[in-house]
Amino acid sequence: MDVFERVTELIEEIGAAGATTPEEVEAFRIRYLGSKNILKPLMGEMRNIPNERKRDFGQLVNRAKQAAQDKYDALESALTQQEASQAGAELDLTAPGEPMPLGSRHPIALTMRRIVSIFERIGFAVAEGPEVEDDWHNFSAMNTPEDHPARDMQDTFYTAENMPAGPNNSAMLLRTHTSSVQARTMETQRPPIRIIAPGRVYRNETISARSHAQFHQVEGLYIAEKVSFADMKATLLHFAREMYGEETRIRLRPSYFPFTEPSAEMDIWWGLETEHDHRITKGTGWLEILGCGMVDPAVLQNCNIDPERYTGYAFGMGIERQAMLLYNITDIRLMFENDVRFLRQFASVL
Ligand code: 2NL
Repeated sequence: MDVFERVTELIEEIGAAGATTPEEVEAFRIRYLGSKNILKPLMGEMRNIPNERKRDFGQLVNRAKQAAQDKYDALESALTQQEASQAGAELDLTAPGEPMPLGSRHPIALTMRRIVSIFERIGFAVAEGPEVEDDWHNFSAMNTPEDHPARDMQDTFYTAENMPAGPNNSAMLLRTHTSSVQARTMETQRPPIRIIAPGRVYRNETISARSHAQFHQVEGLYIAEKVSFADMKATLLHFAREMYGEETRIRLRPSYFPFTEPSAEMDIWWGLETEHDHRITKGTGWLEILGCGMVDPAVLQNCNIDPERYTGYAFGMGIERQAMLLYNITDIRLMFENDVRFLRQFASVL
């Protein structure tokens, strides 16, 4: 068989070759394209070819080389495609999804939202203001005398540059109640005013299981013509029943705040069934949940509202205490540590 026939035969062989595994494809490459491939010795035959046929022979061998390269490329890409579809076959599209770790609401946020939404449903609007406040909005406007113990550095955090050296209306401090938000609203809006002011407040207190230097409050304020103590009592009874159940009973005891006159504290009937009930109600069965009163005319005057024309009531309550009652939390400090073992327990609460 002459070399021309030999090369032609090889081209046919290459055209018919098949390879389905990586090993077979590699064997093809070594045989036809490797450094010792079977086309190489045929090129060596060139010197035995008559001059007038050398050109034809060269072209024929080149066709064989090109056929080997084309075939190899095709086998390779078929193999890659096959591997990719096999990997796809291993994906179980019916497998359940990976769960996404979700956070949960903080018990303070849960309690605050509950309180706020009760008042929103009867027409109160949420008001907000700064936590770093001036002395005027926190104390003076609220009819708190310059020598009142609440203004003492022992009780209030002042910012370092503005320590009070005696009475000083421009001193800056961390607000001790959200009344300051309501003072700002009264300055800028005309009655009727019906607002609820939730937020964080600060007092310079020793931290224990029962009290903390930061806590949260919701205060409410209603100012219009002819607002009475009876209006306040009906609103607070409605709140107590929404919050603690429709059978809830309340009582108001006389009290004192610089910003209201008359003032009262409201208790709910908690009962005396268990040892725990005795402990949290100090044996009385009544539990104090908020302070309230008719806005002192001096406070209205300070905020440019005519006390001859308008009257109003206001109330304030601590959130932590009510969160502790709702969720049986025994140490207030747990609420400021953000230990996920504590927080996760509220994941299912709405
Ligand atoms: C309590 C008692 C209270 C107020 C807050 C208030 C606000 C304005 C005018 C008059 Cl703008 N009063 N707030 C009134 C009575 C009681 O809070 O025990 N809070 C935790």
